[in-house]
Amino acid sequence: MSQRAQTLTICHTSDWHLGHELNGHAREAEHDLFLQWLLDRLEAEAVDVLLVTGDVYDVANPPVSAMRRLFRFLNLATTRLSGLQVVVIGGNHDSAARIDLPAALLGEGRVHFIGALPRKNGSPDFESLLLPLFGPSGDIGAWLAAVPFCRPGDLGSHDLPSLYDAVAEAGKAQAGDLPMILTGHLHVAGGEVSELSERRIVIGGEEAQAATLFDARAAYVALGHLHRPQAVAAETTVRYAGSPFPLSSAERDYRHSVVIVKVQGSEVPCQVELLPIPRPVDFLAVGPAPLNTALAAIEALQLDAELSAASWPFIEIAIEIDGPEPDLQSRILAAIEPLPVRLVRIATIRPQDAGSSCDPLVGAELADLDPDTVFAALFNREYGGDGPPDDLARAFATLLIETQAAEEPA
Ligand SMILES: [Mn+2]
Repeated sequence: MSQRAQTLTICHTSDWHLGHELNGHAREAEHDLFLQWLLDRLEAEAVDVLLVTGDVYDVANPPVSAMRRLFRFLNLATTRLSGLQVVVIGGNHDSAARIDLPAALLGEGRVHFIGALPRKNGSPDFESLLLPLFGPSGDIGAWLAAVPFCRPGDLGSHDLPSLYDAVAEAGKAQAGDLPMILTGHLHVAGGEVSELSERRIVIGGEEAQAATLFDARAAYVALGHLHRPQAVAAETTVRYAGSPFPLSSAERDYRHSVVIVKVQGSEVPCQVELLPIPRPVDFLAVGPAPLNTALAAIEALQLDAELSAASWPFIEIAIEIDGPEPDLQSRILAAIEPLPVRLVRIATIRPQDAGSSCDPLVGAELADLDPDTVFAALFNREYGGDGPPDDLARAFATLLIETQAAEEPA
């Protein structure tokens, strides 16, 4: 069988956030349902390579139960699919060292953990970064440049664009006529590149990169970090796989999926198909509405009393208020207490806040705000205008990333 004829099938998934809790409610039952579904899909789609693009855990120091869940899944998957190759890269929520840890045991095996950017003598170690991907016949069907989330200290003399340039050059040299796949765990802004080159965008405390970061010769670019499954406008196929289910109420309406990527010969870009993930647990919303209307809506909810507590739907309740409502919280809690639902949050909305105000801090809970939103709003209060200038915003983003990195255990 010639290499040209063989089709390599990759399943790209991301941002599992094992160990996640939503307002104190465990997501373990949902993760189990997702992983069970994924195992079946891997088999049904005859997947050769499972690619997990970061934030496999929710926190740098995940509970043992989350690590056990990952290792059990990998054991089951590689047992059921004897030829399956698995690549897990580190995300910004992950401790790079913790992701890398099992790599020493796995050696040259078919499960690869790339937590931190591999380096040799202070430079990226392309030999460790570039992995051959094997097709169904056992021949190499493509080469993967497995770039994890990069902290500023990981880059050495590089910045991200020069790193990705060097990675693509090394990858292309290695791949020859075979397709090259790239990965990343970072924020890539869609939209016009020209606009980006004029104004760098800072979102969620990170500087967003332009899609020109990725070499157009890549057959597919597998990204993690954004939780909504989406393609990024670029010269080749660049996709966020997205998370398997909503990790916050903002993600309630996302259509979660995994990506099945078919790589054939030197075809660029390759074919992709989305497999929608069944929603493991419902996510309800009541409001925004005045308190009494919302209470009536809560009473009218059609709920399944037979469900086990771990599968009760989540509920977010938004109340419109125009003055103090001292017993709002207790009345809502009393209304939902007997019901088989799990409260995610109660949001209060003042009509005078909606629309006219440009200050995102008014009426908001600090926990709901991104650090850069707070920074920009405080800057505007102090100095007016359209937010901090680029150099200041970039300095704040760098500081934030360094602070977050420093919070992790070594
Ligand atoms: Mn992330």
